[in-house]
Amino acid sequence: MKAYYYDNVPGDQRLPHDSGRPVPPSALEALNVTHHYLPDDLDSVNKIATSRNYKNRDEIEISPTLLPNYEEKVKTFFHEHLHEDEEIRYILAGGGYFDVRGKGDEWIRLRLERGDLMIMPAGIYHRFTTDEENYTKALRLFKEDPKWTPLKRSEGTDANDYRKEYLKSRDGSE
Ligand code: KMT
Ligand code: NI
Repeated sequence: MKAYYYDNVPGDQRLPHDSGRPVPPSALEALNVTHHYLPDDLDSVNKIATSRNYKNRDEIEISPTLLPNYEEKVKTFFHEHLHEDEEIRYILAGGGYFDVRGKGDEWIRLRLERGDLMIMPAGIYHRFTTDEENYTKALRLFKEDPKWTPLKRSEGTDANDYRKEYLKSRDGSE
């Protein structure tokens, strides 16, 4: 996984948008975002899931031919949102980008490839896009019943209990 500040240059979301400024692992830790590199190691993925009490999962293949309403879905994934539970994403094939908001509300881009596993805390603002290859196969793991509903960022989500809880755990010790 490569992490860097998003360049904010308008244009195709599927391009790298690399500002050339890397984001150190400590900065991701400070956001409660965790990464593991586990290529071809479903056993380890399962162990992480079990140890964190995950009960549900599904597999998604994101591509123009395999995912119905691909263009629409990719737009939805890229609309800034949060989820009310912690979620794991494990890339099985292809690649893609997860953008997460840093402490100063700047976009940090995570370049994910096969074997990358991300643990995203509940309440973090983020978005996802495929890259120029238009192909991502991923395992999506959920603690409870999948809470699919992405909550789009708004004043409402700024006041969301899970968002407030996330900010408390992120910034509480400062
Ligand atoms: C999310 O949380 O935004 C997603 O699940 C995107 C698709 S999974 C690679
Ligand atoms: Ni999401």
